[in-house]
Parts: sequence; C-alpha cells; structure tokens
Amino acid sequence: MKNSTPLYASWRHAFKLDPNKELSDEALEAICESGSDGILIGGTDGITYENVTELLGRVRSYAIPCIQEVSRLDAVVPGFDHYFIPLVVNAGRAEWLLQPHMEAIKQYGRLIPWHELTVEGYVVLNPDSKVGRLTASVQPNSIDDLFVYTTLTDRLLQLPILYLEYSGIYGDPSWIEQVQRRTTHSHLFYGGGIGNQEQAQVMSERADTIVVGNLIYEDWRRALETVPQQPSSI
Ligand code: 1GP
Repeated sequence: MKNSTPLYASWRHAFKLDPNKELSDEALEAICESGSDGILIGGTDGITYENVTELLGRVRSYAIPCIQEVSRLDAVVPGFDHYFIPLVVNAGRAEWLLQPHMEAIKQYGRLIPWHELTVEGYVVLNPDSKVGRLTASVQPNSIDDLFVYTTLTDRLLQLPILYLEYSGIYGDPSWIEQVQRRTTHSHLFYGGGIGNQEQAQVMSERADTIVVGNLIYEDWRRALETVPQQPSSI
C-alpha cells in the first residue's frame, strides 16, 4: 500500500452527505450520478453507527467512491473505500487536538487498517459553525495568521490533506488563492458556502478539491450545477 496514489488525488469535486439529514432517493440518485468525483459522509451532530450504515448502504447502489470522514469513534462503519481523520489544527481546546486520536489508538490500535486512513489538517474558518463552536476554533485575523496554520499542516506536519473548512459560509477567494500558492505538500480541500456554479468555479481554480455540503439539502438541483462539466467525447 505504501506510495500508492490516494483515492482522492484526482478528485476535483466532492459532495458531503450528512447522515443526520434527510435526502430523498431521487436527490441521492442525482447526486451520486452527477459526475462528481466522490462522496464524503460525515457531520458534527447526531452521527451514529446506524445512520452512517444506512446512508452508506444507499450510496453503495451507485458506482461513485465513498469516504467516511470520521467524527465519532463509535460511528466508524466498515465498508467505505477510505477514511479521513480530521485533525483540527486551530482547535482552541487541547482535547480536540489529538486526544480523540490517542483514545482511538488506545482502544483499537491493533485493529486499525492504517493504509485505509488519511489525516486531514483541518483549519476551521467559520467560528459559528457547529465544528467551530465544538472545537472553539481560533480564528486568524489576517492572512499571515492563517499561514501559521496552513504552514504547520503543509510543511511542519506534512499532512497529506489541508482542508480549509468554512462550513456554512463562503470564504474569501483571495485567501484561498494565497494559501494555494504557498502549499507545497498537502492536497488542498476547500469547503464552505458554495451556493452556485460560479462560486464552485472560483474555488475550483484555487483548491485541488472543492466540497459541496449544505446546498444538497437546500436545493439539490442547484447543487448538481456545481459539478464541473466533462468535455464532450464527441
Ligand atoms: C462542510 O466543507 C463542507 O464540512 C461543505 O461546506 O456545507 O457550507 O457546503 P458547506
């Protein structure tokens, strides 16, 4: 498994599905058949083994790859293509930094399939989001403040993924662009507030992968428009 190309390396677009939210079969089918590169399943509130299992089962009717973004140890479900393990690098509470990860190793260390996991260096940039409140994320006041977290992730820790998480609000494209220019090692994910095709395009030019979440639940037909169009083969 060493040195193999990670599943997400070629992803330009992903949808994030929340097991704690309702989605009709029609919408789920459209999302899974949209041409997006992958599905992430994750969330902050109300995530259970049961609702993750149910949603994975529904997504498995389609060919699209599916990754679990793990937020609770008791809701890790076997059968995903891969697992993302967030590490909130700007968490204001020490217990949200590495404590859950150490607890997981203590409980399940020998059973963890390490080659199926990738750590995401998460910089939480909406303090009012659920994850922002839960982790008491420390907000950068300037681009130089932001570089501290992104450089920590990209250079010092050399994490495979740097995830700029604006969850619920649309970030400043000039900040994303500046982070992109300085990122040398990590695969750059952007997520937050993408509400239409234009906003998706702007962030696609500045990040390796964009993630669309809330819009699926607000207006799934519009969410489909955020998927980049494949050039016609004819
Ligand atoms: C959330 O980054 C994702 O974890 C996507 O954000 O829900 O705001 O689209 P939105």
